Amino acid sequence: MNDNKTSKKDLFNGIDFLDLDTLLSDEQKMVRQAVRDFVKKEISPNIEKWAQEAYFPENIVIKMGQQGLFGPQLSTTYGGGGLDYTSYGLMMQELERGDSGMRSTASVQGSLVMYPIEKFGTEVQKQKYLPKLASGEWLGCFGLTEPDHGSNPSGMQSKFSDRGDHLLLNGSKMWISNAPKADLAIVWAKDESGRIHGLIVERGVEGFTTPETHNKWSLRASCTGELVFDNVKVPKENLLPGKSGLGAPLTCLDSARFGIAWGAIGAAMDCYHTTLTYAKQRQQFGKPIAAFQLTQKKLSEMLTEITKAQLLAWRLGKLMDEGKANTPQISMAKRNNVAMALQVARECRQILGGMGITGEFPIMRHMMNLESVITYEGTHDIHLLILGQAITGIPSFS
Ligand code: TGC
Ligand code: FAD
Repeated sequence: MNDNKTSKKDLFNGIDFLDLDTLLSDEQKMVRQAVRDFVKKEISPNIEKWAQEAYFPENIVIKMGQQGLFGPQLSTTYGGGGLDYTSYGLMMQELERGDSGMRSTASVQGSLVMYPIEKFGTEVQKQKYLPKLASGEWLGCFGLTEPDHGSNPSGMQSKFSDRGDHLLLNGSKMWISNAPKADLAIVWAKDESGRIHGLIVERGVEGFTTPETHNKWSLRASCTGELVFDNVKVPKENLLPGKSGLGAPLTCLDSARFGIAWGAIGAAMDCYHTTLTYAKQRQQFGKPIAAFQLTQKKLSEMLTEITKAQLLAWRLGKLMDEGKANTPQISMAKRNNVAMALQVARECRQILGGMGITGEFPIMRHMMNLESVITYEGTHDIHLLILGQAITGIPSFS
């Protein structure tokens, strides 16, 4: 083994301690490189400023669309990328090396907006919306969470009734990524019998507003808001007919949670690389802090955890491609990899000392972002309980 070669490769390309690249196809590596280059050019030079200013750069949406970041795993018929799930994961990893908020934009658009339209929508809906969403001409959002129903979406109160020539929608959603800028929302609401359905609600319709959520310390370069429906008339043809019940939104979440399991590795990689470089340069007591055993312990443990997370994500990608992955497996990967990334970010912040809290380095931004990532798409504990149910056969949610 050539140590110099390994460390150089690590620094510029990514962490690959177990030579996992040999498990990837040339196409997968090419796709990864393309997003890595995109992030270096379009995101990394600006992200600290965007995050400090709590600014969502709307023009990044069209650029992401051009880069194929929206629905890379979906069918090419309507503008998706036609790629495998591992490629999708690698793309999310590279994007989140840049910023979790940027990855959120892609996760929501691809897995939570385009995915339900492609899987549950009519041919007319697919043709009308998917090409515009894939290209980034339109931005979408996904409304499941409500003020009083987060971890338990089955209790949602948003509802609609059949008024002959239209559906009348009332209710509200909270914590919705992209909401303030979105052109359309996929909204989950109950019909008169209490059954959950997905509706496509376009911006501009009377009674529909999207107030922005301010004062976030996390995902500051991503915009978050509410969806408020006050007697909104939704055309009947905007109902997603292909699947109803809570299983419909949860199916979308499986796809998005898979992307997060990969994305979190990217955030951890960026923290690790930044810290390794810093620790080799920063001198205390007459030597680089990388020379201290306690720093080496932290770095060694981080590398080990990142490598384990990579293996988990890679195996899950294979299962997804074979159509064999199940929800508890996805929960294990999302839960483990996000917690791993958050722990790495916290350790890295310590190694950088005071500098770790500044915007000169990406660590604190990643760390704060990951506090949202560990909460959204099912909290750390909800995923633990999904695993608990799979192990014991006994649901413990209620
Ligand atoms: P439960 O009784 O277990 O299930 C209800 C029905 O759904 C089926 N099901 C699934 N179907 C497909 N995929 C899955 N992952 C599924 N999980 C369950 C289930 O078989 C059942 O079907 P049926 O036919 O028998 O009716 O439901 P429950 O009410 O007990 O809840 C289970 C629980 C707690 C696991 C679930 O509610 C949950 O996952 N809660 C977490 C909520 C969550 O993740 N919210 C995310 C909101 S979106 C978001 O955060 C986006 S952030 C985006 C970004 O910025 O990146
Ligand atoms: P709660 O459900 O109130 O949970 C609070 C605490 O109680 C958690 O620690 C939880 O684990 C614990 N808890 C709850 N139930 C149990 C139980 N049965 N057993 C043990 N512990 C339990 N939602 C969307 O629909 N679309 C979006 O685009 C979206 N984007 C988001 C963006 C951001 C920045 C954030 C922060 C959230 C976003 N969410 C979105 C909402 C997110 O999915 C919810 O915050 C999450 O599901 C948790 O719901 P909650 O915040 O209401 O917490």
